[in-house]
Amino acid sequence: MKPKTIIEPFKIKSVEPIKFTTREEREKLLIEAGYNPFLLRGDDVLIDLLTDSGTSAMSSKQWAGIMNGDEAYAGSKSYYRFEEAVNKITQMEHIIPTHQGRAAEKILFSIVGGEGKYFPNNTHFDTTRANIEFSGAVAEDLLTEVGKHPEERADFKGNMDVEKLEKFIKQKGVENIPLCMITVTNNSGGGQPVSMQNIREVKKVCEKYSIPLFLDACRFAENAYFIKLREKGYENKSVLEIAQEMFSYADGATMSAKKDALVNIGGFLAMNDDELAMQCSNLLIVTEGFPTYGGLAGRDLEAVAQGLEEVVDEHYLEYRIKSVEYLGNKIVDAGVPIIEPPGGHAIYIDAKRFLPNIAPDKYPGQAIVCELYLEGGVRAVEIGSVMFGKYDEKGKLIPAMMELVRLAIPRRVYTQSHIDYLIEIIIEVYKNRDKLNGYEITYEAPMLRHFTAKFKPLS
Ligand code: P70
Repeated sequence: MKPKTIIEPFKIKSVEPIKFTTREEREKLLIEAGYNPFLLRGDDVLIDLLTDSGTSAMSSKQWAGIMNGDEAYAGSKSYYRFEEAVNKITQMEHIIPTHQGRAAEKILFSIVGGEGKYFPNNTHFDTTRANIEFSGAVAEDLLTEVGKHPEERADFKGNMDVEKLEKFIKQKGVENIPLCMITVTNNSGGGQPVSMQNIREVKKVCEKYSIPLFLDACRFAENAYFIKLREKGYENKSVLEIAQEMFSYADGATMSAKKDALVNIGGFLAMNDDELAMQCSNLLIVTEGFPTYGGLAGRDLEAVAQGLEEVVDEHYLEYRIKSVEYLGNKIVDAGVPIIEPPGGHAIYIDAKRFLPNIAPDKYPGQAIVCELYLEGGVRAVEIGSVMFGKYDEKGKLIPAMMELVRLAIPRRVYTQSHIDYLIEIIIEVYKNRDKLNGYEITYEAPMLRHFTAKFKPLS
């Protein structure tokens, strides 16, 4: 018999206490943080779901790798182990380490971006969009229609609309599109996977116009596992084989290793084009460091290499995907609206349906984020008009496509009882939703404002 209970596929060797606070204390702390949980001290948070990025618990083998790190400035043995591990999955010619994902993006788009250039993606994540726009280029989201409807269930809601892509290329001109990207899984659209068929179809269009295809590969293993579960023909393939096939259609990739490489810092750029790789390496030397460490220590490279081996383990991925699904299903059963089906790394509460009376310009997602903290010391993040809202010429808010609250689950950090606690808190906030008010922004930075914005509750 196959047991129904899916257990954490690890034992705990080292523990870190979490701090309990009272509601009164949290009220004070939230005011001090300008109602922006990004500005709270991590120590004042009980369950931290701000991000799954850089928050993984490392394995004993990763910690052993840290001790084995070779800190040679050039040609470190740890670089070669890292290169081999990345190459095993991506099978790409050039592997360039960076200190995190956005450093890879910054290098890539500084070279291929600029005024008059356009970059299509299923959905650009905020840092990708910011790096493209910072270069003067335009970032275009071409998500499939079903991906825009939180309540509709479909297997691959992260897919790109291939017809729209071809139209976009014709409209903007091939010469103005230096590359096309696919983000796996689609973070801003609910952590939803992209199917192999879609990657293949996008590649076909890209090939027709000789446009290189890049993967934003932060969560490649979670995407590959969804393909194994949901796409015909892949049920008997290993996750590694599926990942290799995903990368085989790509000409390059950016990766924040802080997600599916199970490390606290790291990233890379990978590509086949010799000339582009040379340009990227040269810029890397100016901004990050020598090409065999790229802003990381040798020990970090060891931890990434080991993490990449562990992340394709199917017991790990089964536990990972099932525990996120467990959380999603329990709160859906209680009536809480979320993006369905549950994503790979996070549950996304649909704030528009949760708080229909709070308009996007009063930031319903922020209202939920604040209440989750007040109710249970839980830190989540708004992925809606705070993160993606823009202003028109008259200073009126152009809202984001969706108003979401993301509960990102750090890898291998929390157990089922933490998740059960969380379910209780979310349901309590949902029961009291009529008492919640909107917010206004009192301070914002010109770019990536969500990280540092300050808010005031509206009464
Ligand atoms: C997240 C973090 C990072 C990211 C990503 C994709 C698809 C590139 C990057 C950049 C960022 C974040 C958001 C809210 C709160 C904290 C952190 N995503 N592409 O949590 O990688 O961070 O290494 O520069 O998701 O989703 P990096």
